[in-house]
Parts: sequence; C-alpha cells; structure tokens
Amino acid sequence: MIKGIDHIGIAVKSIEGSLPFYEKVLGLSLLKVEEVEEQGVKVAFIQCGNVKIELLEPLFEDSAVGAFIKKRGEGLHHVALGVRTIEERIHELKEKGVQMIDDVPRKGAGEASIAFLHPKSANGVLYELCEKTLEEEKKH
Ligand code: CMX
Repeated sequence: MIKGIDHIGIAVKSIEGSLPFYEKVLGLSLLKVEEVEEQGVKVAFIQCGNVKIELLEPLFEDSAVGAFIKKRGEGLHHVALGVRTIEERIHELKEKGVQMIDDVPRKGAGEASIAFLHPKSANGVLYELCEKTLEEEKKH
C-alpha cells in the first residue's frame, strides 16, 4: 500500500536563506525549485538518499504554511508517503476510520496528486499521500 517515504516537508521562512545549510553544510544536492500557487508555497526539493527534503516557503503570510510558521515557527511540517492509485488509498484509509483532510486528491508539486490525513488520526503528524506522475517517477 505505502511505497515508502517520498519526501519530508520542512517549513522555512526563506528557501534562499535555508539552502546553504543543506548544500554547503550537509553536502546535499538541490533538485528543483517550483511554485505551487494553489497552495501558496514555493518549494525546493533536495535529494537525501532515496528520500527528498522539501523546503516549503510561504508565498504570502496568510497562506497555510505562513500561518504554520507564525504559530509554531520553522520546522517539520509533513511527511509524504508515496502511493499508487491515490483514490483507492484514500477510500481504504477512510474505511479503516482515518479522518482525511482531503477526500479528493489535489495538485501538489511536480503535478503529483496529493491528499493530507488529519493529524488527529496520526499521532499529531501531518501525513501526505503522494502519487507522482509516471514522468516524475522516472526522474527521481
Ligand atoms: N502538523 C501537525 N498538525 C497540523 C499541521 C502540521 N503541519 N498543519 C495543520 N495541523 C493541524 C491544525 O492545528 C488543525 O488541528 P485542529 O483541528 O486540532 O485545530 C488541523 O491540523 C487542521 O488544520 P487546519 O489548518 O485547520 O485545516 P485546513 O483544512 O485549513 O488545512 C492543511 C490543512 C494541512 C492542508 C494546511 O494547513 C496546509 O498545511 N496546507 C499546505 C499544504 C502543503 O504543504 N502544500 C504544499 C504541498 C507540496 C507537495 O508536497 O507536493
């Protein structure tokens, strides 16, 4: 059902200001930077072994990630689990009593289909289901 961890989302005030830690200090490689306007974020993907670190910078202060940083400060935002056939996975989780934030997938970075589980169903952790396009799957 779950293929593994696809990426870990970290909320940051500034991607530019945060990248030197990942690139210069940790020696990791930046894969790409893109804006996901629907979600009010700019994201940077950094390869870390088989997993990616996704830096999330709010595009405006009252976006979801902007509100998160205001309330809790920078830090771990979500864990994204790689899946196939996301609609079936959502259905399956709901059958098992999981409360979903998204009953219907929405568009994430790289045209992926994503859906969040409500943290109260998952030990306070915000989990994202993430089904990548076949093209993206081949790339990374
Ligand atoms: N970690 C833990 N709990 C969190 C959380 C987080 N990162 N974000 C929200 N919550 C909690 C809230 O405190 C709230 O709890 P209560 O119901 O107890 O008050 C609950 O989850 C619901 O949060 P909300 O903000 O009230 O609900 P919304 O439906 O408005 O939004 C969410 C939920 C998670 C989608 C939104 O807050 C968010 O973070 N959106 C941005 C998502 C994002 O990262 N997009 C980029 C994706 C790019 C990609 O990965 O492809």
